[in-house]
Amino acid sequence: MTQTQTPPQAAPQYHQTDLPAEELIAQIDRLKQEKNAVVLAHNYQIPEIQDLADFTGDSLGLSVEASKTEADIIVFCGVHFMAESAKIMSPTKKVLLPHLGAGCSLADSITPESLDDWKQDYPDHTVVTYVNSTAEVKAESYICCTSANAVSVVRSLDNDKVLFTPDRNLGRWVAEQVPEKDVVIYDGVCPTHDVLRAASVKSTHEDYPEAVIIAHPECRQDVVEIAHEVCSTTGMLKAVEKYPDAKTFIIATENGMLHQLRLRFPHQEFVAADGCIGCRLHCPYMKITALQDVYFSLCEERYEIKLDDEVIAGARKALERMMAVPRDD
Ligand code: CIZ
Repeated sequence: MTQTQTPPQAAPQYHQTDLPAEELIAQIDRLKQEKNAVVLAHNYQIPEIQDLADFTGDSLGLSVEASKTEADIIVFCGVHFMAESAKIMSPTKKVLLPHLGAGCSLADSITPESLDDWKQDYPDHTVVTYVNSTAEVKAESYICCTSANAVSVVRSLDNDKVLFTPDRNLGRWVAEQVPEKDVVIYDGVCPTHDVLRAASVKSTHEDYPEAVIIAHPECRQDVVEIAHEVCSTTGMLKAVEKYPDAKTFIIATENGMLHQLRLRFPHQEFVAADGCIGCRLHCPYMKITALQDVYFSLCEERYEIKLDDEVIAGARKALERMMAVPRDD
């Protein structure tokens, strides 16, 4: 029997350039002006990209900032679902993701089909979806949440029965704080956060016994339990301000955050919680985008995020419901 094979999909061609970093940055600046573009960098991006961006921050904050600009083009240096959020918030702007390899294991752990199956098992529950999810999954959800406002979002619901998706660590943390609700939690995780164990954090703390521990709620329960503060990346910037006399902070989130903290608080010290200079707290998807990808993205206006109008409308409704609930951070 002859076997038929599906021809492989044409792989995206990633160009290479020998231009030095300073020249790439100068070219990116020139292209930004010429094309009326704005560059966004998530807190987990490589330092060089955070430094050249017009805005740095969390995925939703960046999408909101970009929607307020007059830019024609948004270059989102982050991962795919984040660029989708920017498109949902700015449907008439051209949104570009510089590297197509910038995916997200957590977002990919739930598909519209798996969400549908799950909803059938819990027909009376209201779906709350963390923004780390695809646009299609957001569109199938009643309301979105960020790690900053998840507790308020769940608390704000009229329904006491909640399906929380996709992050089980964030879901557990929320459920603990809203015991009056029956929160059923999906089984997804961010592998970068989930790999961290309290034993590693404690051993780092032994080296810096006076340090304040700040953990992201995507971390496991044992880590969150020994943290002094549990918050989103934006919340971490505010949390540090609460400890003006603290010299050292131990940070339990993706290591890109250390750059932003060191920039904003140059007189305080920030160390990675894994005791190995952030080598475990390293998201390969967040770090895949290099300066040259931003340059080629602007040159060739690639890779454009395209979403169906129906998906944009559904996802926007879920995001707008969330934005009507005040943030906690
Ligand atoms: O949504 C975001 O930006 C992420 C991934 C985390 C955070 O806390 O900012």
